Amino acid sequence: MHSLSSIPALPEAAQTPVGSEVYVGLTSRPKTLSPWLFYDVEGSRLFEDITDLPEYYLTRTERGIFSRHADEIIAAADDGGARPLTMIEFGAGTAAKTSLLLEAVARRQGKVDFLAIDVSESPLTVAKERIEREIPSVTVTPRVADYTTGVADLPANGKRRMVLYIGSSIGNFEPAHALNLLRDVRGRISLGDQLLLGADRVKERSVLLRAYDDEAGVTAAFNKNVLVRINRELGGTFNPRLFKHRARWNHEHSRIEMHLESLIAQQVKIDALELDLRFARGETIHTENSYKFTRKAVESMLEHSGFALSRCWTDDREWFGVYLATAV
Ligand code: AVJ
Repeated sequence: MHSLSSIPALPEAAQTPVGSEVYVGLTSRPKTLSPWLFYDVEGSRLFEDITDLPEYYLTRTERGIFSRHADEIIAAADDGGARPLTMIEFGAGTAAKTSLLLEAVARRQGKVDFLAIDVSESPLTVAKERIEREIPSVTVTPRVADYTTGVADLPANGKRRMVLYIGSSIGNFEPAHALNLLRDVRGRISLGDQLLLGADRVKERSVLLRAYDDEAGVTAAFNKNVLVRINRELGGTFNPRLFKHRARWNHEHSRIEMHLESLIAQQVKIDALELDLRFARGETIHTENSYKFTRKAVESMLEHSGFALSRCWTDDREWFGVYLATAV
């Protein structure tokens, strides 16, 4: 997140998290917006819709890996039952897939504590209500925090921590930032604690492109929702219909990119930021990177952040990877 809080000449709105991100991003060249801006109430709802799309294999595939291997994953994370596991999830959201893992932990040790961390409070409330109803031996503690700027202490209570960072959320970060994030996690846990990382695999380009540019146009609506959010929260004058959703595969950087392309030469104002922006026809706002990883890339990332890869699970098509690592 950018911070301009020490520059007094900027409008007040440019000093809020959303305002400063938008200000810096849209006055940069090329124009960019950070993907965390997608997730207002409507954007979070659209993302949930994306996870149900036939083209968006990520969520379904990772869930399949969990439903098939949850017991094996938890057995591998366990130190032979000497210490029970305590579960912590980064970016938990509604923690829908997490239940499969929590059930496996409950089968092994009975009572389970689950610390669910997310920037947004409402999905955490949903998660707590649902999980405690479905799996009575689990106690959910919701914590509203931005894990990218560092979460406070991660309680162990004499247990072995298992940190879940699933859903390929790691793919939204630049490689150096992803590494810092994992190092930060490592710094907050102890030797022998466990990390379970879910990361999308590099695969055929057409499969990737379809997943980020679906027939029904849900991903396009998700992408354009950031403009609607700017209009509402910062008094922007974006006409979302004058921008086109674009997904492209960047082979060199091993990432899918999402952009919003201006269909015409146009001017857009953002009142609260006192901005008057110009767009050339065909000019784009770069709104997201979604990195795709080989097993080797994940292994090296883990090695460089104080973890050792112990096991990895994938699906039949090898489209998604779930990696268990030990803090060393
Ligand atoms: C939530 C970051 C895993 O990159 O696939 C879905 C977000 N963007 N469709 C992803 C997203 C477009 C998603 N992650």
